[in-house]
Amino acid sequence: DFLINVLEHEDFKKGICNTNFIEDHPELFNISAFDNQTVKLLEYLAKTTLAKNSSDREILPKIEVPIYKDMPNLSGTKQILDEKGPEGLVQWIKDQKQLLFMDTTMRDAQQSLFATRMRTNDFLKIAESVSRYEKDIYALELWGGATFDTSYRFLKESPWSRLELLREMIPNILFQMLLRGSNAVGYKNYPDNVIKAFIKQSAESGIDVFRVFDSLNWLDQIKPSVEEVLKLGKVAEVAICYSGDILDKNKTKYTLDYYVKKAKEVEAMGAHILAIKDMSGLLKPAAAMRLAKALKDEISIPIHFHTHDTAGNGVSSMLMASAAGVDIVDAAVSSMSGTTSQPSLDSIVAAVEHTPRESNINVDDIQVISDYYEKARKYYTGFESGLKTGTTQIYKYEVPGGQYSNLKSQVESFGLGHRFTDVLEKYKEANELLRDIIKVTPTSKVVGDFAIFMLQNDLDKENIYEKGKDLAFPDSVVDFFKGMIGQPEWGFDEKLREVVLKGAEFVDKRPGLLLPDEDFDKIKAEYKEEFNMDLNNKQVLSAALYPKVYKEYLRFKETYGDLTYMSSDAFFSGLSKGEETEVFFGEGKSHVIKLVRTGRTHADGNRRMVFEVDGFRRALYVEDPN
Ligand code: 3PY
Ligand code: ZN
Repeated sequence: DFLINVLEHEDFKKGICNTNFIEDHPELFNISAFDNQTVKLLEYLAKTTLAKNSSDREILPKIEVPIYKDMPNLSGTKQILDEKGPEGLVQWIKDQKQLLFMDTTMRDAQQSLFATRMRTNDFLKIAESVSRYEKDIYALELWGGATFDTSYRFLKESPWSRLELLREMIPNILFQMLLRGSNAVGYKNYPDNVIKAFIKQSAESGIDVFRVFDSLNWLDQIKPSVEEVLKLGKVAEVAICYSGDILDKNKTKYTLDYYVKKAKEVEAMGAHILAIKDMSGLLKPAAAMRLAKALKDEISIPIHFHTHDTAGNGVSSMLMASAAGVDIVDAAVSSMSGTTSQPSLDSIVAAVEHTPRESNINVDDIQVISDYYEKARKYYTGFESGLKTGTTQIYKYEVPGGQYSNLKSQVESFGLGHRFTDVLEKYKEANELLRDIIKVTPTSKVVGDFAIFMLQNDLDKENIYEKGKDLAFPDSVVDFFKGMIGQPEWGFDEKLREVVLKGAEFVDKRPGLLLPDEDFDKIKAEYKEEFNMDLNNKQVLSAALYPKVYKEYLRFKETYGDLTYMSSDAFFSGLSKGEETEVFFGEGKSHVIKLVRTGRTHADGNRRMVFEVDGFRRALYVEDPN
C-alpha cells in the first residue's frame, strides 16, 4: 500500500521529488485509514464502475437540496390522529370543505414511474422540506406496495430504517402505507400471524393509515388486517379496486351496483375510510363523478379516490370526483406525476383555487418539492418505461400503472421486446380466460405471466384447452388456480383449471385459514446458526416475508457494507474518471472518494483501479466483468 501511495502521488508523477519526498508527505503512511469498511466500499465502486462501463460517463450534477423557510405552526394531521384518535380524525375529515390531498410521490409515483428504485438517501434529503412545504397535506403515502421488496432486493437497504428515519424528520403529517391484505407487502398469501405481527411493527415504526386492499376485491382477505389495525388504534382505510368502466352498458361485471355493494360491506366492516383504488387509470371523469356521487349517497365514512394518469385523464377524474364531494384524492408532485404515475398535485390544487373546494395547500410551496424531484429523477432514468405521454390504449388493456413500467423490461428479458403490443393483446386475452378478474398485485402478475406464456407457446383462447395439456404453466398461474391468491368473484373456468393443475389439489377457503402459523423462533434459530445474528422483531418479519431476498441482502452487506448513504449515481453506476463522491457513515462520519484511474485489463482478466480516499491513494485489482 505504501509503495502504491508513493507511485500514485501527483508530485511523484510530476517528478517533484527529492530525498525529502517521503518526509514531506507524511500522509503516505496513513494506510490504516483504509479500514475494512472503506475497502469494501471501494470494491463495490470498482466493480460497479467496471460493470456499468462508467469510467467515461457524463458526471451528473449534484442535487441541490432546498433550504426551507421556517414555518411556526407545523402541527398537522398526525397531531389530530395522535390527540383525537381515528374517530377524531374521521370527524375532522368530514368537517373539511376543502379538498384533501394525499401525496404519493414517495411510494406509488416512484413505483409506477421507475420500478420503485428511489433510494432512502434521496428521500432523506428532501424530508425536512416536505414536513414544512407540505404541512397542509392530509397524508403522505411512502411505504408498502413494492417498496419493501425492492428496498432489499435492488437497493440493498432496510425498508424499516427508511420508515423510521422519515418519521423522525416528518413528525407532523400522516404516514400511509399500501397493504396488500393477506399478501402483506408480498406476492402471495402469508399466515395470519405474519400479517398481524407485520401490521403491529409497521405501526410502531411510524405508519398511521393502512390502506388495505385485496387483489380480487375479496373482503374476507381484508378482514384480518382491518381487525388488527382497529385494535392498534390506527386508521383502517379499505380500498376497493376499480376495474372495467361503469359508463359502458356492455360491461356487466364491474358495475356501479357492484361498487356500491362493496362499499357498504367496507363500511359494515368498521373501516374508517373507503378508498376507490383505480390502479390502472380506468376511471374516466364522468365515471368518477357518477361513482363518487353514488358512494356519497350510500355510505357515511370519508371517501378517498386513487387513480393513475396513464390515459391522461387523471386530473379531470379527480376534479369531477371532487365536484361530487369526494373527501380526499391522491396526486404526486408535478415532476413525479403523469403517465403511469398519479395526476399532478400542483394542477389539481391550482384547479380548485377560488372554488368551494379550495385547499390550504400553497402551490408555490409544492413547486419547491417538485423542483427537487425533477433533479433527483435523473438518477433513475435507466429504470423508466420510456412512456412520454399518456395512452388511451390502457382502457383496452387494463394494465396497472406499476406493472406497465415493469412489464416492458420483463418482456424484453424474454427476448420479446419487439412484440410488446402482442403481449398487451395477450394480456387482454389472458384476462378473459381468467373471467375478467381484478388486475392488481399479485393478480396482475398472474395475467402478465400468463400473457407472456401464451405468446411464447402460441396459445390462444381456442387452442389452450388442448395444447395446454402438455405444458407446465407459470407458477403464478398455477397458484391462482389452486386458490392460493383467493377466490375470484365469478369463480374459475373449471375446464381451464384442469388443464393448468393437471390433477393437483386446490382450495376454496381463505388460504390464511389453512396456512400454519409462522414459527418466528425457528427463523431466529436459523439466522443465529447461519449469520450468527440475533434477529430483532423487524428482521424476523423481513425474513418471514422474503426469506431468500433477505438472506441475499445480508450477504451483500457482509461483502460491501451498508451503502444507504452513498449517492445514487455512485450506487447505480460507480464513478467516472475524476469524479468525487462523499459517502456517509454512522455518526456523521464520511469519506470523499475519487476515482483516479482505471488501468488496462491484465492477462488474468483483472484491472487496476486507483482511488483516492480523503486524499489518500488506494489501488485495487478487480475482475473486469466485460
Ligand atoms: C401495489 O400493490 O404495489 C400497487 O401499487 C397496486 O396498485
Ligand atoms: Zn396506484
